[in-house]
Amino acid sequence: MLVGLDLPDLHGGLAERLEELALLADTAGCDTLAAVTQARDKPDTRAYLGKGKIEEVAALAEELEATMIIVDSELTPSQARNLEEAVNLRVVDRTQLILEIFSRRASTRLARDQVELAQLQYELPRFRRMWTHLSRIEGGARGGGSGTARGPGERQLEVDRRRARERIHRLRQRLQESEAQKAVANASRGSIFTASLVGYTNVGKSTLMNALTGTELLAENRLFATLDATTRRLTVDGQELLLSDTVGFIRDLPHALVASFHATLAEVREADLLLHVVDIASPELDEQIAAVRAVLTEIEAHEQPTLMVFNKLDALDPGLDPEGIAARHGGGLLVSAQTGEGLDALRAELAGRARAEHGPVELLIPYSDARAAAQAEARGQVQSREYEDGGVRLVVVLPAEDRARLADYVVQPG
Ligand SMILES: Nc1nc2c(ncn2[C@@H]2O[C@H](COP(=O)(O)OP(=O)(O)OP(=O)(O)O)[C@@H](O)[C@H]2O)c(=O)[nH]1
Ligand SMILES: [Mg+2]
Repeated sequence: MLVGLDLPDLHGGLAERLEELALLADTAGCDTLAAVTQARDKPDTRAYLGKGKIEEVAALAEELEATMIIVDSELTPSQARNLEEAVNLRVVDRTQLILEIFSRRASTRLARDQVELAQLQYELPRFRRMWTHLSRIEGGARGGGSGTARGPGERQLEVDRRRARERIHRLRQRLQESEAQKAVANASRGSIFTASLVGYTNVGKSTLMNALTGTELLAENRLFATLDATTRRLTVDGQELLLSDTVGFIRDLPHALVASFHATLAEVREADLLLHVVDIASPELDEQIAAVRAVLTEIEAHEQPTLMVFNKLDALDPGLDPEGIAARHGGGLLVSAQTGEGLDALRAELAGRARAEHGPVELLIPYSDARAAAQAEARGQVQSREYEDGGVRLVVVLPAEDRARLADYVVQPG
């Protein structure tokens, strides 16, 4: 059973949120029997719901034979415990549900480590369920089971807590190592222009990636189909660039997840261009754009150059004006990853931007600045070199940071 509160500061309408929650529940393998809602100024501090509502939920749950309550917010550890005791059913909050989906879908070691770290951090203060969680990791068995019914003794709890802290420490170390390795790999990409697909979950990022690069990444009508970052080389109009696809965002994405996906999201932070993909046909377009921008801010990628890509043009109601919708959101390209419409324009735009930022530049470096000349030679790919009276004239492809440092010597074309 789903439970949602209509609160004044909610992100999005309650009906749409519950629809999304049901989709999340479905992705996690649950069948939704009913949704109970209530308008409140704020959640009950003790048990999230008031006494009357708890009775209603408990009675309905019994009638429908529900086995779990899923709450559309993040619960404090004590709210979760009190609500669980009051309804005598397992209570899962939205964050735990998302974490559970991530943990089931994670397929690479990096993704698994990141999800496990987020889960442990979230579960640690919720010690009652700690025990089930750890036993699941170690036994490899599916979770489930009531956290309250199998409450372990205090001593066991202390042991579990200590083991969890040790595990968190290990995971953090491992993730730091992965990030360091990734940084080395990224640096060796040198001066290739990199664009990164970002956007709400299920808007068609992977489909677009497949259409542009001819890859066959998993794309399906589910939330969080992609959990990793995949990068592919793409050549358009003779211009090489890298395109990467990564995990989709959702409103109120758990902070623990955002923090532990630091390594995966490095692609986004370091991209030369973000392609913010949206589903133009979604009735929740505004809300989804706002949610994506909030996550980008959280990972400090909100100041990256961004191009809006309005996808699923084919699915838009023919009575609606796509240009108008795009214009209302700052403009961008209209495409359909499914039919291929607009993809040539997107390719041309990418090639143009890559060329402008990563094409060769012409430098005239005076002999007095031997260091600058050495830097250009060492860090760039020199295409031509001529020694003139005024200095050495180089045509060179340079990494962005060197281009900035050598900006004084760039010969303006024309
Ligand atoms: N009608 C239509 N459907 C599309 C289009 N692009 C993608 N889809 C469908 O949208 C669904 C989600 O596509 P994905 O490519 O998996 O979306 P994603 O953004 O990568 O999703 P996550 O990885 O879950 O964040 C799939 O069922 C696609 O077939 C499009 O242009 N038009
Ligand atoms: Mg995807």
